[in-house]
Amino acid sequence: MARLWGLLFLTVPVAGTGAFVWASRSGHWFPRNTSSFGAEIDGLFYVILWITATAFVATTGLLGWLLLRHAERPGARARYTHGNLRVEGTLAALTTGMLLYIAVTQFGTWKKVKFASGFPDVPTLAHVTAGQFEWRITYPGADGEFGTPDDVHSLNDFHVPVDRDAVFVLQSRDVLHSFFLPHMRVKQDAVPGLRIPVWFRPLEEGTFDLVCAELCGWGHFKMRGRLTVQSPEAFAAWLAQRKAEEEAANP
Ligand SMILES: [Cu+2]
Repeated sequence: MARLWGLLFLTVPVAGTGAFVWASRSGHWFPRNTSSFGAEIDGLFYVILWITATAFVATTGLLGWLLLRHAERPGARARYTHGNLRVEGTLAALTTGMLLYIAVTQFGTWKKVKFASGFPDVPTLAHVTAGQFEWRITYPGADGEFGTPDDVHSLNDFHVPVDRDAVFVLQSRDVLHSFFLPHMRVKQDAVPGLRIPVWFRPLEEGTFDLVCAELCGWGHFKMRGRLTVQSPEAFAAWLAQRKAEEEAANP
């Protein structure tokens, strides 16, 4: 019976590792990266994955092995211990070292993606306003100014030109939402009362998911938008067409 427990505990690292291998080979993994900084973010993910995977396999494997090794020895007495300062000190130092390593290796990418000082110096492409349960996108129009009559509006349909830095301002008109472009590796909370600048540079034309990654109410599932990455010419044509449609609807 005791051996059964040991085997049962050993299935955890085996099944856990197997699930990762299976997922990465059968397409149940990340969507393809199509942004300029996505590879760096994926790299950070893999650093953390390798550290945690090693710790996971080592600890669960050790637990299973100990259960098997020390199972059912009639007459053996359990030994009580109050811990071992040297082992605990080593493990604490190792953990501290790993956390510092993660903090240091990710800092350059964090600065590039999230710090205002790392932002590309280009005019703001759009204002994106999250609300229950939709994404409202406003482009400044020909004058480059927001809040003027020539602004162009779009609902759940975010267009950006390919190979250009897209800088936009994210805001929320009600509750917390999370602006998530999985293929661009962009995720940013939209916080009521804050105007948060976000940027990415798409490297491929196409249509991609834009979703809300924060449970924001009963209609959270409906907050599904679309990102269209297109050539600068096609983007300009789309803006002109949106403007014409708006003017036709509100003469
Ligand atoms: Cu939402």
